[in-house]
Amino acid sequence: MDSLTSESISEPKTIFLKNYSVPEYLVDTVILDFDLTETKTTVRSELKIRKNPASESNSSNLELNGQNLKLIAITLEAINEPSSLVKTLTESDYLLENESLVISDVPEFFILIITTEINPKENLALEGLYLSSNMFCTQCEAQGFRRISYFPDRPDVMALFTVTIHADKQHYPILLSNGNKTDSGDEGKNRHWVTWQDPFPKPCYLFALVAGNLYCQQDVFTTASGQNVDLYLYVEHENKHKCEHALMCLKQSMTWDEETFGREYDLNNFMIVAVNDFNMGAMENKGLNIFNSSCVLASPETSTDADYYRIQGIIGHEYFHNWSGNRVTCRDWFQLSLKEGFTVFRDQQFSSDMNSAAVQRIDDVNILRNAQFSQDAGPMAHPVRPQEYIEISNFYTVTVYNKGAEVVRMIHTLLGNKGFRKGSDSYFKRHDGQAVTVEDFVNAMESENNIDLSQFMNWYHQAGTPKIEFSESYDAQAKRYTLTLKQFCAATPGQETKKDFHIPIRVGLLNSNGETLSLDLSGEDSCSGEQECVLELKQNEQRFTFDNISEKPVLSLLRGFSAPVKITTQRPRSEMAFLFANDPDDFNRWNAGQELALDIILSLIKEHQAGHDLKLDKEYVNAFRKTLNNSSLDNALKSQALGLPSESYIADQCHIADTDAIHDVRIFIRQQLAKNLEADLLTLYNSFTISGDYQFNAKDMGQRSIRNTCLSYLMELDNADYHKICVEQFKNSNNMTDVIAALSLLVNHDNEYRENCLASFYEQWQHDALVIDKWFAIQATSRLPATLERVKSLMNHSAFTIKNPNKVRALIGRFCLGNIAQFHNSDGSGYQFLAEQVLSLDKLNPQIAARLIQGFSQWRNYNDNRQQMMKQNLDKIISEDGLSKDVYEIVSKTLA
Ligand code: 0A1
Ligand code: ZN
Repeated sequence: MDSLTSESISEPKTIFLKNYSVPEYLVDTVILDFDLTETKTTVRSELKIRKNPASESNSSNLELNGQNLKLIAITLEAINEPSSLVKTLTESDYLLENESLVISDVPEFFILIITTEINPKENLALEGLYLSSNMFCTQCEAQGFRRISYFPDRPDVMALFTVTIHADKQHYPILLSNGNKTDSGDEGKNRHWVTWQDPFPKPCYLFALVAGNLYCQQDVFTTASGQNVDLYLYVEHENKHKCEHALMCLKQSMTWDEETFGREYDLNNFMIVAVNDFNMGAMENKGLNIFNSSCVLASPETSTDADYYRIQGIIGHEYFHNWSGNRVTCRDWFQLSLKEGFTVFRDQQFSSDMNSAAVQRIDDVNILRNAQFSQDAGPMAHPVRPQEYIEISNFYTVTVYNKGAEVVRMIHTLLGNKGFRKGSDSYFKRHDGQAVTVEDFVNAMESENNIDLSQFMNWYHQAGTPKIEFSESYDAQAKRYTLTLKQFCAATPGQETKKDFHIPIRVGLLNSNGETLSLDLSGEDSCSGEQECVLELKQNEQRFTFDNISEKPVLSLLRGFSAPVKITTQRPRSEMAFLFANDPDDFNRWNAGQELALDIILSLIKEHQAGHDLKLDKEYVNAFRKTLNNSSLDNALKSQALGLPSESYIADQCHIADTDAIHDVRIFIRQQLAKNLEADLLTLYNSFTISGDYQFNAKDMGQRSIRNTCLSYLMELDNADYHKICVEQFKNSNNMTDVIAALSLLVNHDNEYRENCLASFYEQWQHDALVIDKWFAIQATSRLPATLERVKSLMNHSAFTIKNPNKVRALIGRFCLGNIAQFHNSDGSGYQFLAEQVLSLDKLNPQIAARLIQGFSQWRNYNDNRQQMMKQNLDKIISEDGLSKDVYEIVSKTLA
């Protein structure tokens, strides 16, 4: 019987949260047996199943999910029945459809044995079991397990897994799955087998299998209670020099989770495997994390500070999932933020504790403002807990992850550190081993802290970024300062009107010398004599009165970005410059600089559009100089403060995004700053030379960062001296951070060194795929015209393959999503290119195709000509036959 299903569907079905019902059948144990060969792997699955006592359904049909499986055989054995027999099922006993297998008339307790065949080599979607660089690996979240075997593929079905893997001994000496290795042996035909048992019940999305010829770097960690955990990092042999950093980060994460959240690890071993072909960053499979090699491998010569930093965060993220996600998991996929928002919050806190808290906060807010705010304002806007989806893979979004983390952070702000910890302890205790909902998390927080978070739940239910307006009044006689706050949230698809949010707003007040005023908030005991306080905005409009304020204060609002909102009230430039110089809150000081820059950029864009000559505000140059020369400022923070808002963020602030004007104005400002501050920039650049070996520490990273920021401004002057300095840095640096910084600048500007440096870089690193990804990305984000032509020709380069997601992201993704000015070329060439790539990728890897179309998501924010061209391309995509659910959902919602 040939039951191969097709990747595509004609009428995609929407799944609704409101239709959730408990599973009709539960699976207690799963015994899997894999006979691995590249093109035909046989999977035998033995399931111990029982009717769910909590289910009200009286159907006796068992429905299993399955996709791209070839069904070989099914047998069923009733348990506890007098005449129980092993029965081989025939076609009349079940209904086999494209994505499901329904077995009719099953008993209350039974054992079901299903044998299927799959083809890992043909699996380019990278979901289920697939081959990546000569190794077998799996990806089962969210719904990949159904591509391995027929199963109730939903997170609220949790089972104990025992897994035996058979494979060729020479090609696949390492055979891994979740839990503990319990047995192994050799068998005929040069094959061997290993059995793994996971003592923790888990949903099938946390199942994992790896088979390959891998190098293993080992370490150990002793937990707080004295348990030894063996740590294993498996990588391709050629990467054995790139393991140290990840193992160090893993040990840091394990210690941090014990100290900060009281969470200890629970198995005797923890394994991480690096794979080259992976759709996302990494996956938290129980005891066997699988990582995109770009998110785990590092060496000074091949990885930048940003890589080291990102790896630390992702190692932490996946490790922290062991509690927030694995021990306590999600009831259904609508609850995705329960594990992801919470875990992102945890990894952000971890990175903040390991590095500079202010820089971490700025990075987090930048992601939110540059990507999440625009999602919230566009056609794919959805609440942190979505109410419906067509393809769940499309909901691994910045909203679910990063806004979800902000929502958890707001609970932390409202409860304080101690209260939050009490709440999280109680959440883990109450729900250990369960599949739960967002309400369960919030209830644990509420009941441990005696607080009512019912209005706060609107953050989970409502999409859209709330806007905050403020007005101030000062009564000198009464020494009273009054702050009035108003909230508003625009309609989003499917949500016309919004209820008021419960918004924590951290504020401070400064006097005219920039000194902090002590606060006496009337009516609130909690904020008396403090230097800052958290206002709780719950109504549409609310007034807060501060007494004993002896002069008209300067307001420092939304400190640390205490809520994911937009402040819409314009402030005079002088006030922003004052805060940029004086705000004691690091985040707000940076933010004031960004607002000041944005205000200047937006007015220069108007000038530019009117054809006027541009002039840069002198006050701004002075404020910039002060920051540049402020020797008491931490270098990493200074480097952030000297950066201008990104082109995409500026585009989001415009009614109609004129990408050419945005690009020109931003460069104009950078050139003017460089002209006016050339000597200062050069002095600062020369004042740091880091001697000795590369180290990943705050001091060295800060110095590299400020040096490279200075160099990037100097390169705006585009003269031979700076070209030379850049080439020197490119040639003589002992670390990838400085090499890449120099090379990107050379590639951005027309100069005689550009092509030679690119060629020598390729020559040197052609054996290292991750470094070559950087080489692709640099060329794709170049400012120079003809970049699209370069991207197209690089697609024919022998190092490029459209089957590898990292390559696609580096070349196509960085051009379409990271090179705003060129992608939006008014001739429409960028749009046509994106549509072509989406259509060809959709046939191979729909998840990656669907990510790329984000390039069109803001199409309504452009002028008529661009709108029309983007729409034509969207129409072309949607009219294609056999489109995946992934791409269909995004395109149809983008057009709606
Ligand atoms: N849970 C992972 C993310 C992830 C989701 C889907 C994947 O495959 C398509 C892979 C990874 C995390 O949050 O790290
Ligand atoms: Zn995660």
